[in-house]
Amino acid sequence: MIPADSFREDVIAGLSLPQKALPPKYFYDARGSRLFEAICRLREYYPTRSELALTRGHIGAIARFAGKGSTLIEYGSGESVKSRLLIGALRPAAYVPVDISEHALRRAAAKLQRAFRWLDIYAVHGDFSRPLKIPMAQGRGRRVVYFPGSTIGNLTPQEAHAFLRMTRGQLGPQGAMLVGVDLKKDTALLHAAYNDARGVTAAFNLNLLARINRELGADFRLRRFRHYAFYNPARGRIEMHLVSLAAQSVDVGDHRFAFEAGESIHTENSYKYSVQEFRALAKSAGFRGEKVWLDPKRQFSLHGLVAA
Ligand code: AVJ
Repeated sequence: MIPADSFREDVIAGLSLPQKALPPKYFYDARGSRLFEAICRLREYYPTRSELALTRGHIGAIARFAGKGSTLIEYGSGESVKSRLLIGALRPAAYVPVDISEHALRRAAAKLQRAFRWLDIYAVHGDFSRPLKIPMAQGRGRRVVYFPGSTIGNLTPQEAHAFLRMTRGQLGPQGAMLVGVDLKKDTALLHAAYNDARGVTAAFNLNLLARINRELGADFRLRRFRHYAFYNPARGRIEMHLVSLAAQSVDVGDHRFAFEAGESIHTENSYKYSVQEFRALAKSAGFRGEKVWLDPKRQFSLHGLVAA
């Protein structure tokens, strides 16, 4: 579904920019997905635990908001721990997990099928940043998109606006969304979450270069790049970069890219929103923020949005 050609094109286009950049969706090859799962278990990485705590704590209200018997579409399903809770409480008519990592998707779907024998699962391997063809039987109730994990934070507010608008269009007037959004907080906590002591986040970031080497025959020397992540308060986002430790050049196929010492590749943004900020963004895209749930430490939010 993700043609190798578009990976190559995206890499070459990104490395040709004045500020070199790579799209974060390419983190998730098989090794990257495993590293991300390891990040989710890190002491410093609070979002996964906070979101799980809030989902556990409010599961009844969340299920009531979504409505029993609806079709649950999940974007970026990954390991699907929260999905289990939601499916158990909601008993949807159908479950449609959508993920860019085929391996993670198949594994998670098979696991869920064993846990919920009665559930109709239609796994869709794809990139939800573009309009998707979702296989859907007729008359299967309301469509609810579940978009957990603050994956929406990878998008700029402008991109998030366009994404919400597109989804609003696909859902129709009865549709609803459940969106997990990481909250603004103490910058020291944010910094630690993306600079863990064991270096798992660094390995996750550097794996992007290893993947480009493997799949596109490039010659990045991983030891000549360093993981660098910081919170940019003016923009309300964590930025991840890979910094070149020396002047060097790298070949990707027949393209050569020059790096100065200290020059970076921008690999990810992770935007943080206050409850009010995210509600305003959703409103501008045609949604009404009907509900919002927080974990006890108020580190993470889950927004229940309905078409306005
Ligand atoms: C999966 C995009 C939500 O931004 O926190 C974790 C990815 N990057 N550590 C995030 C990530 C570095 C994560 N998202």
